[in-house]
Amino acid sequence: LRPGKRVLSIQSHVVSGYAGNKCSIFPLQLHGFEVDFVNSVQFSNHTGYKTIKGQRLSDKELEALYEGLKANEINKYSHILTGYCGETTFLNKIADIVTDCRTVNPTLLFVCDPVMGDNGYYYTPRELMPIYRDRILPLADIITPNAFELGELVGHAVTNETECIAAMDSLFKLHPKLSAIVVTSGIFGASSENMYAYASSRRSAGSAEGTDGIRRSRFTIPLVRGNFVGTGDIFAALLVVWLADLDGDLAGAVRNVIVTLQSILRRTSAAAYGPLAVDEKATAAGKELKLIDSRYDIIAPPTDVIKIQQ
Ligand code: ATP
Ligand code: PLP
Ligand code: PXL
Repeated sequence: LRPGKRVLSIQSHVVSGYAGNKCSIFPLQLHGFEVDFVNSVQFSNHTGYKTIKGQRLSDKELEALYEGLKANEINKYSHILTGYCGETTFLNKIADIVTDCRTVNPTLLFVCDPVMGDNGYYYTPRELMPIYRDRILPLADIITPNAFELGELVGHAVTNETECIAAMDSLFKLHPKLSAIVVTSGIFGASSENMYAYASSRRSAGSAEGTDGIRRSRFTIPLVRGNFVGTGDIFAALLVVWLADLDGDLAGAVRNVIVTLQSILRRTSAAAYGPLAVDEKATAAGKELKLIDSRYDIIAPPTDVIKIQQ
């Protein structure tokens, strides 16, 4: 086990299939991270199915679990990772926990996927947005919004590269602690074959890299047939892995993450759509990510097979 690599992951649990913690824990563990996970919900399956049953953890229940960790002095984490969160009280409690964990480990990295929605609409309560903007962003080291979420956080639409870079730059100006932003999806070029991801990092406020201390990269991602659930969650988990392994090289880390996701999605898409006639739709169960079958590509991204233009 890697010394000092201990992640607290607060995300959804689904009994069947892959979303939230079911997407994050396995990749982290494969890479030798100790993972303490809190299941913010326990659902039968993700929300892409016709029926969903299960329970939500309340902010009070989250607080009780954290109090137990704290009382036993086992709340020492190198990273806190958070994703989909359905309630404002729960999100506020996450902010309290991050703040408290930093009193134990001041160098703790808080990696937050500010999940709110996509393609112009919210699938979470809109009231979460000001909490992400005003409470979570000032605490975060690394965020992985999609273009819609980035736009909501800065208060203007992000639909192209220029708007995306301006929005990322404005967040760096506002938040001195923020060291990396990865815009994971939502920006498309003229061709329908690709999508783009953007990564921006800075060493520290006012460092001498470039003129403004910010390093920016664009990644061209070949689109795989289908839309899948859980890819954003795998993205954030593997980002934690590769940033640690590549000693903070954000562009290198994002490249490895995208290559592994391509491999997972090509395998998933082939299984989901391969057996179908051209006019048939894949089912939610048929599109569940082939995470376990992709274990070797999670451990070692096949960068020699899958090329990502940068
Ligand atoms: P979140 O809502 O969790 O912030 P997101 O909406 O940005 O995340 P996704 O759209 O799931 O996340 O994309 C995350 C990554 O998954 C992308 O950067 C890309 O690498 C990969 N990905 C997702 N869907 C596809 C697809 N159809 N083809 C190719 N890559 C994909
Ligand atoms: N759709 C719904 C209804 C969701 O609740 C979520 C949760 O995050 C997503 C999509 C996002 O999935 P992903 O992280 O794969 O983008
Ligand atoms: O992948 C994000 C996610 C998290 N949690 C639950 C979900 C989803 C996506 O659908 O349904 C419960």
